[in-house]
Amino acid sequence: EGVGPQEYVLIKIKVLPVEDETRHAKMKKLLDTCGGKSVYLVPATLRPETMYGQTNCFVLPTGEYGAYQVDATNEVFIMSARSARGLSCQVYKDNQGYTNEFGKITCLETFSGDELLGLPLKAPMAKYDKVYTLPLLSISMSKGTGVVTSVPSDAPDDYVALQELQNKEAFRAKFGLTDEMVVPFEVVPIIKIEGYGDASAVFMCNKLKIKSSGDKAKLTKAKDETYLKGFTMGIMQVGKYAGKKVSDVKPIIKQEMIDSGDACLYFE
Ligand code: A2H
Repeated sequence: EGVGPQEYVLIKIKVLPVEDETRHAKMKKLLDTCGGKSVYLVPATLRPETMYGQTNCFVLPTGEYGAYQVDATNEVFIMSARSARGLSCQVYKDNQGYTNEFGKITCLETFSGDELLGLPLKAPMAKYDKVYTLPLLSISMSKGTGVVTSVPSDAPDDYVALQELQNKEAFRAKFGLTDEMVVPFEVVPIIKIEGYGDASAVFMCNKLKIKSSGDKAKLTKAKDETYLKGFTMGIMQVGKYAGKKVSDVKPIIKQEMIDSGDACLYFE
């Protein structure tokens, strides 16, 4: 950090046909009128090799998002305006920009985070066929795309936020979420770390007795430790690289996701 640009992998999490046509009237209209283009929430991640463990996607309820036309892939990305501007100044591949005109990107619709909650989604590589958009109050709109994919097995922030939603009915009801969107999504063990088990975020949150998303200092410690140990000592437990070291296969998995069109790069 602070030295040169940060590379993020944007994961393309597809928005499925809406289930609640009242709550998601705007999204239904976008899906119906964007000419058959796929519409994606595009979280920014540093851990593309953990996408097997996705249980949901997070947005900031009070955040402002837009649906942006990405010419290079003929798709629509939902992200913050700030990150869309950034993307429009970056290369997609072979000297071709993400958009036809450098620095310009078309916004087809705007959404508050709240309007994105409860959307059904298809997350690439995830065990669950369908996941939902849930709230994460600690999202910073000035980092990445303002969208975060949730991997509770390996990300302490994600684990604690999902636990709070799963344990507190009133909390999920406050955001208009049904039990089906939250309760069935158990942690998916994907990476084993010697001494940390096969869900290191769960292990660290228990070890440090992290009770809520308000335990900021402990969460930072848990995050730093799981992030470092996951990379240096982690062994994949699932997927085609099961049994291999995370540090060896992370770049391979990243490139495969880019080549298959499930991900792309974003710098800031
Ligand atoms: B990571 P850095 Cl499994 N606000 O992805 C808050 N957090 C954000 C964000 C935002 N606007 N944009 C991205 N992030 C999260 C996976 C993951 C991540 C795992 C383990 C650790 C981890 C699944 N969530 O991050 O500030 C995203 O969560 C530990 C640092 O740029 C992204 O990667 O260093 C990471 O923070 C980017 O953090």
